[in-house]
Amino acid sequence: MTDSTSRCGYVALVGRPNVGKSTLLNHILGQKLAITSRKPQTTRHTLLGIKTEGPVQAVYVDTPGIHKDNDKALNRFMNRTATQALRDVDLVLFLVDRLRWTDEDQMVLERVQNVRCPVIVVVNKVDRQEDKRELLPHLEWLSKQLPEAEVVPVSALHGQNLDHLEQLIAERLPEGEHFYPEDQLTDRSSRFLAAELVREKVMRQLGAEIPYQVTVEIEQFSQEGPVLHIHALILVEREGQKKIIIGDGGARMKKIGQEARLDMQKLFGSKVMLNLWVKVKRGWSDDERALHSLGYHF
Ligand code: GDP
Ligand code: K
Ligand code: MG
Repeated sequence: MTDSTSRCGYVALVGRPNVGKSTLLNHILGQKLAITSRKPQTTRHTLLGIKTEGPVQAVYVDTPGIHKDNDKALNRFMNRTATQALRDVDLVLFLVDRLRWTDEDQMVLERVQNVRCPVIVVVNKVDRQEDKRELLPHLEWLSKQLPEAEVVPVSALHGQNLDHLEQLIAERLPEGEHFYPEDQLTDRSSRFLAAELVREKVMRQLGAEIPYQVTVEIEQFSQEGPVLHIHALILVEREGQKKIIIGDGGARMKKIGQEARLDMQKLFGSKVMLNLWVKVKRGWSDDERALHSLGYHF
């Protein structure tokens, strides 16, 4: 866009777990703000990522993926959060994987077909597609499902076609004053972001089952001179999970701590001293009151 009209709006990132919503947000912001991993349900909370470029401010809303299991309180919380984000936004980015289409994509599609605002279908992970021509039937099929929507193939991980995507986003934002100061990156506190970075490392370190039973609380977050002191408590459901997280002679904990600390230093632009503990808190993921006290607000 070449004009200087001030534009601002909320842009929801929706799609089933693991399509790359958080990866896309991080790439667009040029900062690692949202945590990502190969595991579904890495993102549990809605997070705003704000990008201001000249007259255009896009306020991205990263959501937990909409998924099928509604059995536990934590899962219900995540589905509700993702669905709410579809209301009251100015633009929806509907993320899908190249070629693969699942029941969960279908569920999200049906919700997206009912929104009133403009939609862009973002077909992600095309870096994995050797022969781009094979994409065409899928792109056409998607166009038919959402006739008003633009369909854009991208690679969130490698930044392919994201300039074009951002251009399309800017053109679809409503005219108006900016909601946030130019240098604001997110609505979340540094404490929240620190807890999420620890949780990301735990998610990435562990096997299939346990990660969904882990949450992180920040007990101390204080700047002392040039050093940020952060104490984080990792909560698990069972004694066995605690042992797994600690690892042989504390090896896994050490790795989690080192990786989280490096990310924190980049994000906060400060030297970080990080202390980690693991504690068993039985039943936290299926107890609405426990969830509330841990910051999962319904
Ligand atoms: P979300 O659950 O939708 O937020 O998905 P994430 O952003 O956490 O990404 C899930 C997984 O897909 C991670 O392992 C990412 O590295 C990977 N991923 C995301 N975007 C791309 C992409 O464009 N290409 C490839 N090859 N992998 C991607
Ligand atoms: K994920
Ligand atoms: Mg995510």
